[in-house]
Amino acid sequence: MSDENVLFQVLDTHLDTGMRGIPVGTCKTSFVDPVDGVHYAGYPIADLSNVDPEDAAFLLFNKDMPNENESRMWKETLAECSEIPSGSLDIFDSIGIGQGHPMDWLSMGIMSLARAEKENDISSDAVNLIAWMPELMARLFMSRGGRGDIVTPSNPSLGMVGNFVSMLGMKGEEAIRAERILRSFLVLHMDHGGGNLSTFAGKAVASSRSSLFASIASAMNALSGPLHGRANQSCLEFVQKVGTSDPDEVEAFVRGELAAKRPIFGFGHAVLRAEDPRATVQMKIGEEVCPDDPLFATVRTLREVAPRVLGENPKISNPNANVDLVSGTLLYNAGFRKPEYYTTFFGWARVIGISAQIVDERKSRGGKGVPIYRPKYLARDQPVRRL
Ligand code: AMX
Repeated sequence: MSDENVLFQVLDTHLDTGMRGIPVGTCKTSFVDPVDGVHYAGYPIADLSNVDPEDAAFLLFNKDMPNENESRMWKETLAECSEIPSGSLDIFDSIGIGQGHPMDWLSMGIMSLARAEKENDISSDAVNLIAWMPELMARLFMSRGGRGDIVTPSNPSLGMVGNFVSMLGMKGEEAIRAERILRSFLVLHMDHGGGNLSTFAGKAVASSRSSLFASIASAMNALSGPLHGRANQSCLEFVQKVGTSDPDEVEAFVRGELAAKRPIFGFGHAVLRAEDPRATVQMKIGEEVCPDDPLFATVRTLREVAPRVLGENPKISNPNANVDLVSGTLLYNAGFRKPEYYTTFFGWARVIGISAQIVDERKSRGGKGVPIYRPKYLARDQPVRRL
């Protein structure tokens, strides 16, 4: 047997398993510890949950927290670059109010910005896209009639989240609460190692030297799947379906769902083996901003009851809460009442981390960039035939 075939035999158990656990590259922005969760450039995510989203973005690109001066200059750069290229998002006016999923709009919106691509300057494209995201998101919400149609002009000096909230016309207490929730949401969701599907898909497309915009739009399309980013939409719908915070009733509901072979949303993870620290952080934010909210009360009880019930099944590697248990309930309390929009916030955050990883890959090999991705698929059930 040739060496190659011996190798393939060894690897055979990994075939058609979604490349689980097969190392394929290096990641400089973040790593995921099975117990302590994601770390951005070495910092545990829980330590970063209250930093400015702009500073977290700086960290992912520069692998160090900015000092005061660097933070101010980076925020000024983002503000200076924030004007959307004229006409780019007009596509939103022609799709039709409420038609299609908001994630499709996000991807199309990002593609429509590709006309402003800089030649051979992917780092500038990344900065520009990050700077354009608050207005892109606000235009997406406004054009679809997602949250209402009040939009005040962009004011980038308010910061990326403050500007978005202001463009939607939120004011006073409502704006303060939305900003509190969205700022931490963005920081917590920016990056999660190199191998999650949207990040991997974005980097794979970028490896062909496609534009940053085409690569990130592809990443958003990957994120839109119900097994990936769209789980945060399903999680809120699940919490709404539970409809009680009584521990006995919640336990009966969980057992009923399991008996019907339906997933208990907000629990379990492919890599983590403890409660996701992002869920722990978000529980604390919930206790701070919406302790008496009935949905949050359901989440609180689910967090107590579900791990015990799921833990009875030895097949389930991690019965604990994941990031999506709480995020939807917080977004709901931030004033965003339509769960189908929740993955776009996830997408907004990931634009930052995935762009940072794409820039890193383009700079690798002394500036040559990673080679075009080309994993091997083994031919099966295809004997050579003749017509
Ligand atoms: N409810 C019901 N069954 C579950 C479960 C849950 N919360 N978590 C795991 N299981 C089942 C799996 O479906 C699998 O069953 P199978 O052997 O019949 O296929 C078995 O337990 C073993 O699964 P695992 O190795 O522990 O996890 P996994 O890597 O296969 O799946 C995940 C991980 C997240 C898809 C799964 O835990 C799940 O479906 N959770 C509920 C949905 C959810 O909350 N998704 C959001 C995930 C967070 C994120 O990544 N964004």
